[in-house]
Amino acid sequence: MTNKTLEKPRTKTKPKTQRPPLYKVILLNDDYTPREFVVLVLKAVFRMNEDQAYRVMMTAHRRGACVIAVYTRDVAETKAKEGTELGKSKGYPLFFTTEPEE
Ligand code: TYC
Repeated sequence: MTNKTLEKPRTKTKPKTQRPPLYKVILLNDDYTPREFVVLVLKAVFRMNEDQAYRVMMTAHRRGACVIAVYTRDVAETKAKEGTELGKSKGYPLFFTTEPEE
């Protein structure tokens, strides 16, 4: 049997999915914000459960900082600001920062 299929070289390139650059939200330790308040903010702003929030808070407490999550730039900046503002509203120096992911 003859093979009638003509094999054409594949010239179509698969379109690459465009992904926006991601930003880390980082929690910084300080000496004044109560631990329970940090947990509260992590739960409210970053939708963590008690356990996750406690671990992140303790990591920042022990090491000085802890990466919380990665988001698109807008979301990361908004959440960092929300967390920082919540602390400020209670007179605490709680601080969240953002950083581009490598
Ligand atoms: N270090 C604070 C205390 O001892 C608690 C704390 C933990 C504050 C993590 C900020 O990101 C933080 N009360």
